[in-house]
Amino acid sequence: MPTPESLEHRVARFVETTPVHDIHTHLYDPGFRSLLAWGIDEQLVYHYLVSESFRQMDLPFERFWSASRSEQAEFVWKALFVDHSPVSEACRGVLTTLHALGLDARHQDLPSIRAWFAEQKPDDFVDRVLSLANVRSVCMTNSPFDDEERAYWEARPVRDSRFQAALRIDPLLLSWPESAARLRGWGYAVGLEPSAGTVSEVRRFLADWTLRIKSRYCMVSLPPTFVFPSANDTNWLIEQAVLPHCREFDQPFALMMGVKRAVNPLLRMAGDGVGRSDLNALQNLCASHPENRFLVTCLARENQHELVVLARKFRNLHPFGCWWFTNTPQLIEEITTMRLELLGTSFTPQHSDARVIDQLIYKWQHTRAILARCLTQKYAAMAAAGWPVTDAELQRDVTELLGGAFQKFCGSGPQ
Ligand code: FIX
Ligand code: ZN
Repeated sequence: MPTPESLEHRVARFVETTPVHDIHTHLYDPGFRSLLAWGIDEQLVYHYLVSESFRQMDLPFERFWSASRSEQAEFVWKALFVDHSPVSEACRGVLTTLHALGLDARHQDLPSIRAWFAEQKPDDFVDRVLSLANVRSVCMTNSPFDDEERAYWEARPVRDSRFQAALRIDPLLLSWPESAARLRGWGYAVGLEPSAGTVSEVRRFLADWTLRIKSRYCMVSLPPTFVFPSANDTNWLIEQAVLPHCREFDQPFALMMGVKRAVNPLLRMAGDGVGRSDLNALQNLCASHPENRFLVTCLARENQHELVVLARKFRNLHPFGCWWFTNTPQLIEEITTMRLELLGTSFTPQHSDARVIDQLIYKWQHTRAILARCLTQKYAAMAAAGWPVTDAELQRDVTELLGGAFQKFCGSGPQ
């Protein structure tokens, strides 16, 4: 008689074979050629690695930034993979990715790794990565305020259905006077004050872009200083334009809370930091707008417990992801276990935040291993209490956790 499969193996099998819907990335539809990042040099100049590499080299900041992208990649490679062991999570990510692609990074031979990538055809490479990572679809981050990206959208691209859109509106909510000027330049008759006319023009802008890009949700990242309610531009824009817009389009509003931008501007994109958010703002939003739905991730570890408790109180709140500085094995395990223990399966444990398509491989391989471990512990405890999980239940739970619960939360909206 064959030995029964262990619970650990069963859970791992379901977690590995269930395709994921990745609900937040910075990837682009392959049709947006110049925007889709892939390959070893892009992996190496990922801002997670850039900030780590500056700790291990004396190079003046300006020398690094004035170098070509390939020279920057060489600086990072030398600092983090040759002169020191690649122990950090972001470094391990490069190793996992290269290994899964069949490349041997151990020889520290960057030229031969580059030569392998140079032979790949971008479209085939995208297919291969999605298949290796077992990713069904990804949400992009789409900003009308980005000139290069806007030009692609205005050319009405043929879409790849695996790449879904999400409307990113940080400049609108966080730099209103400058954004108002841009909106006026695009033909929206807005003033600086929240008059009825201005609010309706901001809503027209949001509606136009939601329809143009077929956005699934609207999204903003917020500093730790965000408060709600309050008498400022961010607040009236959220209350009078964004929330009514989300209600009209039956879409959630995604909040990424707790990022301190440009803590060290010398690091450019790698210079952002973290701060503890005041989640009273989120409580007030959820309580005062029960007809809106909020997708929320917090950057600070200190906010994770409060976020989960809030989600128990407000079913219009869906926690997601272990974002950026919390996307490390120890914190993912802690946060995911806490969420399972307090919310069951009604949340989305992870998004990749990948900026380079290759990274989908490591982000999901690393997350899946931890998710399987957390779930195994929970199912073992259920079995001990007389409720062994069936295959059908396991499949249902894993499907929910890997994007199914998010899809339900998102509602119908434009697909
Ligand atoms: O605001 C965001 O969506 C963040 O994810 C980015 O700003 C950040 O640079 C990042 O890539 C984190 O993973
Ligand atoms: Zn992001």
